[in-house]
Amino acid sequence: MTRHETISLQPRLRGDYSATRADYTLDQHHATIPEADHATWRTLYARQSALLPAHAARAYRESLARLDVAQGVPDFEAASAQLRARTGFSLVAVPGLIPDGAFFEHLAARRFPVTVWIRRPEELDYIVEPDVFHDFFGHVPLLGEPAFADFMEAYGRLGQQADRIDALKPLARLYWFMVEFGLIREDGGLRAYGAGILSSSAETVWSTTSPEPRRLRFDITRVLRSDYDIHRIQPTYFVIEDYAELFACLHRVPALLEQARDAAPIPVGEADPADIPA
Ligand code: HBI
Ligand code: FE
Repeated sequence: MTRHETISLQPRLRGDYSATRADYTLDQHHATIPEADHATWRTLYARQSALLPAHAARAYRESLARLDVAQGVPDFEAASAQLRARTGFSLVAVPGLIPDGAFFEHLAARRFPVTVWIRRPEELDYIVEPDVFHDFFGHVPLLGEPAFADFMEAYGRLGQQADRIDALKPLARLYWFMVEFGLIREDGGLRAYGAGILSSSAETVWSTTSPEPRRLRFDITRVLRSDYDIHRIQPTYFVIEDYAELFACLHRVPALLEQARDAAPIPVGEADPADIPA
C-alpha cells in the first residue's frame, strides 16, 4: 500500500493514524492500557497457549516462554530489550496496517511493527485487521529465532526492491504462506510456526491435523505463483524442514518475482503438476 492508499483506507482502518510519526510509529503508552484490554489478552493467551504443546513449533514455544507475557498486553519496550539481545530485532508500536514501503523499511532495519489496540471481547474468534494479539502472540516469538530473524530482515530488503518492479503481489505470497501460514516438520510431525495459524485456535488444530488441506514441500517458485484468499481457512500449506531454508532461497527471488508477476497465478487451493507432497 502506498501512503496515499493508506490515507484513503484510513477511514476503514480501526487504529488512530492521526498521531503517527512519519515512519507510522507511535508510542504504546503501556501504563495506560485499560484493565479490560489486559483481561481480553489473558483470555486469548490462555485459550491459545493450551494448544501450543501439541501443535506449535519448538522455537516458537521456547521463545514465547522467555517473553513471559501471559499476564496482560505486553510492554513492547521490555520485549524489545530481550529480542534485541537475541537477534537484534526490536518492536515498534503502530496504529495497525501501515503502507508496504514503511513496513519493509522497518523490517529491513530489524524493527517489527506491532499494532497497539486489541480486539473487543465479542471478536475473540475472528478479526479482519491484525490486532496486538495477532501481531505479538503470532509474530513476535519467532523474531527471537536467529535464522527466522535473518529471513525477516531480508524480506524487508526484498520488499523495497519488489516495489520498484511492481512485484509486490507475488512477494506478498511469500509472506502469506511462509510468515502467516507456515508449517515446519519436527520429530517426524507437523508443527505450526505461522502467525496467522498460531493466533487462531481453529486454524492451529486444522493446519496440523486435518486430512483436508493440501500440504506441500516448501518451494519458492511454487509459493510466488500461488494465489490465496484472506477470508477463508487455508486449503494449501507449505512445509519447511528448518528456518534456514527460508533465507537460503531468497537470492533466487528477484529473478523469480518478475516471472511470477507476469505469469497466471495458480488458483487458490489448486494443485500443480510440479507439487511435492510434504
Ligand atoms: N503493516 N502493521 C503492518 N503489519 C503487517 O503485517 C503488514 C503491514 N503492511 C503491509 C503488509 N503487512 C503486507 O502487505 C506484507 O505482505 C508486506
Ligand atoms: Fe500478520
